[in-house]
Amino acid sequence: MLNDVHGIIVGGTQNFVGDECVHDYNGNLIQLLEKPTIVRELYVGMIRTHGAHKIASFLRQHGADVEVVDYAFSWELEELKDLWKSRYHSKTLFLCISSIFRQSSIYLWQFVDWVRQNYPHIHIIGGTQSIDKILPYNLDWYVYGYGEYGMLELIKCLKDDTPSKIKHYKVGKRKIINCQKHYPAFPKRELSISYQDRDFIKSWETLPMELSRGCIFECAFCSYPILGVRDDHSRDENDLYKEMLENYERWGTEHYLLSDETVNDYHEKLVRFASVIKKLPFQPKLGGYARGDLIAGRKKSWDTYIEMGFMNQFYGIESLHHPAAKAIGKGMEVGKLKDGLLEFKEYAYKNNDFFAGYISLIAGLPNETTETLDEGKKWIKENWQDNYCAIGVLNLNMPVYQGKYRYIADELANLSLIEVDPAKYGYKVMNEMDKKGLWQTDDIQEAYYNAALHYNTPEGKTDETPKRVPMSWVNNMGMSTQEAANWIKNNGAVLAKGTIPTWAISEFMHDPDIEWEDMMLKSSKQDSFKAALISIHGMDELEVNIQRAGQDQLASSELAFRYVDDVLPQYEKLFGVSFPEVNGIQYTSASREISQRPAKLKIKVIKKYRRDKINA
Ligand code: B12
Ligand code: SF4
Repeated sequence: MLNDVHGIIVGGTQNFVGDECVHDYNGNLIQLLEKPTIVRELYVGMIRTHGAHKIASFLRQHGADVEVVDYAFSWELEELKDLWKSRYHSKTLFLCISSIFRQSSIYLWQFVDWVRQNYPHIHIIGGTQSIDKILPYNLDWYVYGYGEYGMLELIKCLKDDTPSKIKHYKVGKRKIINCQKHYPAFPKRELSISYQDRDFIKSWETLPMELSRGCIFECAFCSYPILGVRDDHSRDENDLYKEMLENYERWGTEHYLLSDETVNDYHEKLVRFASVIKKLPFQPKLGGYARGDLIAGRKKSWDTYIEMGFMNQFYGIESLHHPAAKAIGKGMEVGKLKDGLLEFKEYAYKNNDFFAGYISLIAGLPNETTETLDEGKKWIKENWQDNYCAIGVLNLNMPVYQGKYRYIADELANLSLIEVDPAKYGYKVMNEMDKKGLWQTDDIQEAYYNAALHYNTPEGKTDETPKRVPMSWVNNMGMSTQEAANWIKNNGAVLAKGTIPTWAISEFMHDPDIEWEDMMLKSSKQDSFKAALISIHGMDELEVNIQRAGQDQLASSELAFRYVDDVLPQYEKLFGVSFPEVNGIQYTSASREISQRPAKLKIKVIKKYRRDKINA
């Protein structure tokens, strides 16, 4: 048991911003932006740190006292220090930084350096599925992959002062634990999070949740590391029931975002979960990824989705051109797929009071041309305007690591099948290879520059920083990255915006006037939603995202980006002297309040969280 261990995990997602800072190779913190971002609350994702809470709950089951600090990007340095001083005691053993995508707040890393200086015996650990995101920071341990068992072992070893016992790689000065390989936490039957009073969970929140880890498919472009899973890999249904009941009873929680790669992979699993969900004293509302072909092809699950409350669905359709979809492993005949999706949509409208379907497409798959993209767009325009659809350019991130650590980098890289062998899928990568058979970095730099890696990788140390960088390509039909990007520039990245997209819903639920059902944008509230989107995100960020349109996949910046065509004409009015006008509605002075309301509320909610936390 770890009864004599106390630790803190800081985490959260960042919307919009690039890296504010990075450590150089010698551990000096380099500020990359001229000034730290202001009104930091607006750049934080309104979602709890899934991985951090999962690790904390797991360690608590083993007796440790572990606290999670959410919304990392919003915290100022002095606040973090105050928090630490109020928590630190003789049993405090570790400080962790959890990162899903990136975690680059200058105040956070100044705080980490401050802890290192003033509490040199504290172990500083980073945990992530994206090792490249935390390598540019100065940590004692880098934990990669689903980390429950790896972290448990690490804590035991640190407590007993036997760190060499933990399986790890030594890459230069860095110690990396590869949990995916050495301490796998998948499949895992118990996946619940148990929040604490000091998490200050509110009833309106959309909490993250998992039903399983791993995916039964293996699509060619997918870089998720646990694919082609054959056995039942889903969680125990009573574990699910307990988590949802506890959250409902303690915090009033009804909404969840599922992080599963494919929620609807097989029917029996859905039936098991639906049967326990039916026993709950409330009807949960769930969002997450679903395979569109399984929606279309497996009607017997339709009622089960409704029973589960899983009606906020994100479909990775990727292409509406059959030869393209087939080439990457999504083989259902496209006519059947389209008909099935439309039929399900009608069924959903008829039998449930909520449905939101997000079709996600990729420009540049094998066999795709600008003409086939046009055809896909036409279908979306004619059939999917009441829902959501966005398209991004295919990203091929090729490895540029080399030297003596290459085998380690290979294990941590998560390459998709296309990235492993682009030629097999008809791609010509336009960058040069060097003599060692790796992609040459100097050729890439023009198109791609990562300040974090630049500062962190001095001459002669390139071996120690496994890098994957986006490449330009030409597909088997002659379509290039640039052409795919241009198609998106000309046609828009958002092809339908009739609902709020799956992952963005959590950004609105803190407004007491807004309910889950409003995300269908059918109510009279839709105009204030648009005004809200404009005011939540500053214009600078929008401009940055316009420039990047088509270059990047949209990430959470799509939240603002998708209304860019509404926003731009309003710019002067919104940020100048006039009041906002959205879709022809001119707001009066009273409506300034409406447009700014969600942003103000978000700032208030997150500030209050920090205040409550420090005082807890
Ligand atoms: C849901 C999801 C999203 C949602 C997020 C919604 C939300 N608000 O939560 C949305 C759709 C917005 C999204 C967007 C993107 N995503 Co995404 N997403 C996921 C997904 C499917 C689930 C994340 C999750 O909750 N997992 C479950 C939790 C329990 O796992 P976890 O957070 O990773 O935590 C575990 C470990 O990381 C580790 N860990 C975490 N913290 C700590 C702390 C300590 C101390 C320790 C020891 C361990 C540890 O242990 C945890 C428990 O096992 C993952 C894939 C996956 N299944 O993980 C991809 C994934 C994270 N996304 C990925 C990508 C690429 C993106 C995008 C860049 C896609 C794009 N091109 O637009 C954007 C980036 C957004 C941004 N803001 O920058 C990649 C990241 C890969 C990489 N190398 O960077 C992943 C891994 C999928 C993949 N392999 O391709 N994503
Ligand atoms: S794209 Fe989705 S369905 Fe395909 S392998 Fe990846 S996670 Fe599975």
